[in-house]
Amino acid sequence: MFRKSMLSLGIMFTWFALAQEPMSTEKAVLTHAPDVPPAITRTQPAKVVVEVETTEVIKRLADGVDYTFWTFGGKVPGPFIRVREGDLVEFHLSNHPNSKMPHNIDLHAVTGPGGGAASSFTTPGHSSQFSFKARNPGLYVYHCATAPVGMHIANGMYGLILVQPEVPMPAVDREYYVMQSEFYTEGAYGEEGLQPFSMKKALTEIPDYVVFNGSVGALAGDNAITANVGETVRLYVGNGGPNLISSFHLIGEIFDSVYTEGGVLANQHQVQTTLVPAGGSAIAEFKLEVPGTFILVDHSIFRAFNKGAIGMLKVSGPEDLTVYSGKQADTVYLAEGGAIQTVPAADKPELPTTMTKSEKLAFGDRLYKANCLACHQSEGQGIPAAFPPLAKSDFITVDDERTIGVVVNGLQGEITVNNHKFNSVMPAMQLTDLEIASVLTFVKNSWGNTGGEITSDQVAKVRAKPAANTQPQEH
Ligand code: HEC
Ligand SMILES: [Cu+2]
Repeated sequence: MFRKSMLSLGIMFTWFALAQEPMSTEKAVLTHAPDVPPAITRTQPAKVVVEVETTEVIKRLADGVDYTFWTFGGKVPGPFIRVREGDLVEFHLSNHPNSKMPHNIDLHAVTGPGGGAASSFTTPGHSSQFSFKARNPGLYVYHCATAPVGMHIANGMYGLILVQPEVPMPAVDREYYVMQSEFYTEGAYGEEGLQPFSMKKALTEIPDYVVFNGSVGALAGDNAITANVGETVRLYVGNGGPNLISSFHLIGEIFDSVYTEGGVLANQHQVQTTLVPAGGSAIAEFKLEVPGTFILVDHSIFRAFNKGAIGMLKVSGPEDLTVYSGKQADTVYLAEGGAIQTVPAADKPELPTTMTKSEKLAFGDRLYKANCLACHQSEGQGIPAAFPPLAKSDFITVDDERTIGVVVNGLQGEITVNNHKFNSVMPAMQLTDLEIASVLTFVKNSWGNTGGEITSDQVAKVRAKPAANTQPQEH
C-alpha cells in the first residue's frame, strides 16, 4: 500500500513537473528594418523556430546606382529576430537555388563554436538546421561568416537578434530597427550603373557609401520613421561594419538612456552620441517633447553628408514653445544629403539562348564584374597567395575544358598558376551555360590573354561529366 502510493506519488510528481514547464513551440515573427517584432509577453521559455533564407539580389544602393547584395531575407539588413532569455532557438537557414555562393550565419547571441557558422554552412539549394539556447539577454549582431568573410559582410549579410531579458525592459510607445553599414564600390559615390564590390577599397577601409538600413535614403524622406510628441521611442541600433565604428547621433534630441554596446543595463543617461562598434550594437531611448524632423547621423560627419549616413525621425504634434521656438531647417539636410527618393529596381530582362562572340564579350564583361572581380580583381591580376590571376594565366591559354570545369564545379586544393602556388577555395558558380561561356570568352580575350571563344555546348559537355577534371593538379 505504502509502496504503491509512493509510486503513484512519483508518477504524479513527474507529471506535475512536466505540466509545469511545457516547452511550447512557436514560429519567430521576423520583421524588416525599420520595424521590430512585437515584445514577447510570455513568462516561460519556449522553443522558437526561426526560418531565414539567403539570396543574392540586384537592388538600388543609391539613385541610379545598383549593387549585387548578398542578403538574409532578401533585404539589407537581414530580418530582426526577437526571442526571450531561456528560449531554445531552432534555426533553419535556406540558401536560395539561384545563389552563386554558399552562406552561413554567425549569431553573436550563440554560445558555441563560430556562433553557429559551421553548423549552418549551406550551399545553394540547400537548408541547414541547428539549435541553441538563448542564455544571454542583449542585442546582438548576426552575420554571414563564409569565406571570404569580409566580402560576405561587405555585400550586406548582417542583421540583429534581440534576446529579451527575463525581466522585460520598460514598455515604450515605439521601437525601431536601425542598422549602419558601409559599401565599397569600384565607382565613386554616386557613379551610376551596377557597381561591383571593390576589395581594394574594403582592404583600405575607405568606403564610398555609409548607410542606415542598406541604401542611401532607406530611412529618409518617405521612408522616415515616425512618432508623436509625448511618446517614448527605443532604437535598436546595430553596426554591420564591415570596418567602421559608428558615432551614432540624433540631431536635436538627447538620449534619455543608452544600453551601451547592446547590454541589458541602461547604464548611461543624457547621452548625445553613442559609439556602436563594428559587429556590435546599442539601445537608445528617448521621449519626444517637440515636433519636427530629427536627423539620425553617424557624427563622423562626412559619412553623413557625403556618403549617405542620414536617417530621419518625423515627429508630429503640438509645438511647445517653452522647449523650442524657432523654425525648422530640415531642408538644409535634405539638400546636402543628396539622393533620397526610392527607385524600384529594374526587372531583369529575359536572356537569349545564343549570342555572337561580340555579344558574349559585352555580356561576359558585366558578368565578370558582378561575379568574379571581387576575388580575381579588375584586371584579372588576382591577389598574391589568395586569388590566382586570370590575366596571362598559363591555365586559361592551355586547357579550356579544365577552365570551364573550375567555374562549373569550383576548385579546392593546391594549384600552381604562372609558377605561384595557391591553396584556397573557389566556389562553384551557379551560372548558366551561356553565362559561363560568355564570362570565359571575355576572360580569354582580356588582359593580354591569347583570345578564343567558349561555346555553351562546350560548357554543357563539361557539366555533364563527373567533376574529375577539377581535381587539383600541377601544370
Ligand atoms: C570568392 C572568390 C572567387 C570568386 C567569386 C571567383 N573565384 Fe575563381 N578562384 C578563386 C580561388 C581561391 C581559386 C583558386 C582555388 C584553389 O586554390 O584551388 C580560383 C581559381 C579559378 C580558376 C583556375 C585558376 C586559373 O588561374 O586559371 C579559374 C579559371 C577561375 N577561378 C575563374 C573564375 C571565374 C570566371 C569567376 C567568375 C565567374 C570566378 N573564378 C569567381 C576564387 C574565386
Ligand atoms: Cu554569405
